Amino acid sequence: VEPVETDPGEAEEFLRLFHTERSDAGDFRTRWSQVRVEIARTGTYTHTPEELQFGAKVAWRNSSRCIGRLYWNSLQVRDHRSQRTPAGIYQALTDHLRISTNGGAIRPVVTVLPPLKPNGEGVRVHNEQLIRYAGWSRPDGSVVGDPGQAQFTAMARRMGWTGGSGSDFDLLPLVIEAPGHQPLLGDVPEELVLEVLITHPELPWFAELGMRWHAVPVISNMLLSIGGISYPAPFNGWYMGTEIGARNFADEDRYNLIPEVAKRLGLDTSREETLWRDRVLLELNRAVLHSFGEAGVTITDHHTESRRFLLHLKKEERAGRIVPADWTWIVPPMSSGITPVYHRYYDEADLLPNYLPDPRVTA
Ligand code: HEM
Ligand code: NRG
Repeated sequence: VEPVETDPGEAEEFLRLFHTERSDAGDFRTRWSQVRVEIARTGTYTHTPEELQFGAKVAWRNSSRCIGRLYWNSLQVRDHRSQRTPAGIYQALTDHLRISTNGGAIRPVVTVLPPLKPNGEGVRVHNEQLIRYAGWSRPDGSVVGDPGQAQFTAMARRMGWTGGSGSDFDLLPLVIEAPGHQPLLGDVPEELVLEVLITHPELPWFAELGMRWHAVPVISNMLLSIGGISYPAPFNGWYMGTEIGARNFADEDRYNLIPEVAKRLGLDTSREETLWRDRVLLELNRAVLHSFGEAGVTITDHHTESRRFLLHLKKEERAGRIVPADWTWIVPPMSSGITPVYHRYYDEADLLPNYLPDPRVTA
């Protein structure tokens, strides 16, 4: 059975943390007795803007899968809890893209939407990220575009989306639902989508592959959990190159570029021990970092980011906090053993606030 009220225990624990870390925020006991009464009367409570901002930042700090947490305290938190219509939410999210993209000097931003009710009802952004490329399924089972988006693409079409041209890089529409309203399918304005054409520092033919990627990853299908309250809250930082070069371009169930690039490089693919796959992976990743760099779009490489993460561990330790981390996600998907994050273990605690999977997402 779904709970009918916000868990007061979680609320209390969050308020305690807030008042411990932000000692200028007034008296914990006064605020807690207010909130307790509010939950008893209404079934839930409303965070102050300061609590929301603190909660969204600490949720990033507690995200054990994220290697990019050094800058957790400079997250820009946009309070859009009053946005109750799909059109208002659409506007808030397109504004998010403009603010976070910033002409290529990417800023970490989260846009907080109205909280779910304690029974789980509320706003839903169906997209996995605000910017993604369609995956067009062909009858023979193959896919044009991003196979990772084939299901979402089919759903958008069932809901009436007629856009896209069947290319490898058609921008998907935002699919936004809010209680009491018709679902909204809204194209993301092209001028808000900064993209990088992929070239290689030495191989001129690389551009002919026609690869590109979007500058900003804005995850939009997780819930920001603060003090017993769950907010849909799309957030972004910038890319680590391997996410694109070693996964989105390389995975067999994504753009699957390794065989094609191996052929163009003229590699001996007859035996695994030539390590032709590894040689391609390296060139793919050099191309991604080179292209973003030339385009003036913020990106980081896995060596730099690993070092930053260890610096983050040191800083947090000094502040007297543990840094929960999931080794299987923190360790980069290439050259793992030559990044410093590989050579140690981490605390595996699940702390709140956090960004959590949305139980409404079935995958
Ligand atoms: C995951 C890097 C900012 C929250 C990740 C991953 C990387 C990464 C490489 C693993 C992704 C994967 O393997 O698919 C970065 C970098 C950032 C950044 C370089 C630059 C500032 C942020 C921000 C937030 C955040 C601003 C939230 C406010 C998360 C979460 C995950 C994650 C929740 C796990 C996602 C999942 O479970 O699918 N990050 N991140 N990150 N990051 Fe960050
Ligand atoms: N691998 C995914 C993005 C996951 C989150 N990565 C970040 N997050 N860098 C992809 O699109 O390739 N962030 O908030 O910056």
